[in-house]
Amino acid sequence: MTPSIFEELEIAVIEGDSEQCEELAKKSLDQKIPPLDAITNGLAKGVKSVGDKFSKGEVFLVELIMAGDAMKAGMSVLLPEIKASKAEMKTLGKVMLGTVDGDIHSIGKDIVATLLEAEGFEVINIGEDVSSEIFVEKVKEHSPDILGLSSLLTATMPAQKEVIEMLDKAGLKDKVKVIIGGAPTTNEWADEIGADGWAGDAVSAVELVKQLVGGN
Ligand code: B1M
Repeated sequence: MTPSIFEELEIAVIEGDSEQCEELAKKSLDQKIPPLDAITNGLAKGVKSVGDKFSKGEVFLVELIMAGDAMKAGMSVLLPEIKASKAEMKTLGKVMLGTVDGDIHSIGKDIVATLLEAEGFEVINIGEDVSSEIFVEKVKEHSPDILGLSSLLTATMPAQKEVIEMLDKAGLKDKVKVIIGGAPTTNEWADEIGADGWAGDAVSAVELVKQLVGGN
């Protein structure tokens, strides 16, 4: 039985084949497959399986890097389609996103950023490995409605807490709502550090932001 386009995307990520990922992403668009489905049911599944193998020591950093690059290559084709899919809308609000200090994971955060833009939010994506001081400076500079902190490492989650504490010290905690996400984070962790919300995936992140902005 020929593998589905989702299985082909998953295999291309597992093999770390960036070129094949790009080709298959284009093929999925030709087949009128919703870009977010190709990401969720194909690319993200591939990178998750590499991550699981990495945690069991069955693959090593190079495979992780190649899988991440392959996923990003596929997303470079699909994310613009998600953005284009939504007609011009008035801005629903301003969201600033970044991955915390010491953490260079970007893929999940960038999907969240794209979905928020497609939904009609203005998104300021300040990248990865962002120090807590820079987060505070950028909040002062841009006055976002929402600040989103992504962390993919257990070791960097404390930086999410530190940003919230520093915003509080700077008298900014009531001026911006802080949400967190990233694979190891949980709702309990969000409550413990005084975040305004937590989301386990990009789609729920958009719902959470709409709720928080709506409730402003
Ligand atoms: Co890294 N890495 N990695 N890695 N890596 C993980 C996270 C890991 C879980 C793999 C494992 O061991 N199973 C593990 C962390 C273990 C832990 O601490 N709990 C790990 C490790 C250990 C490492 C290194 C330390 C490896 C090493 O060097 N020894 C190193 C750390 C470097 C650093 O950050 N300082 C490292 C490096 C990397 C790469 C850079 C090679 C690469 C990232 C490439 C890139 O992002 N540009 C990479 C990758 C690809 C992974 C895995 C395989 C996949 C992550 C990913 O992109 N998932 C990952 C394994 C895993 O997560 N199971 C792993 C796909 C993406 C769509 O999902 O990122 O979860 P995710 O995002 C989701 C949700 O989390 C949510 O929505 C997204 C879309 O649905 N979300 C938010 C994300 N951010 C959000 C923010 C929000 C709301 C929702 O609001 C603000």
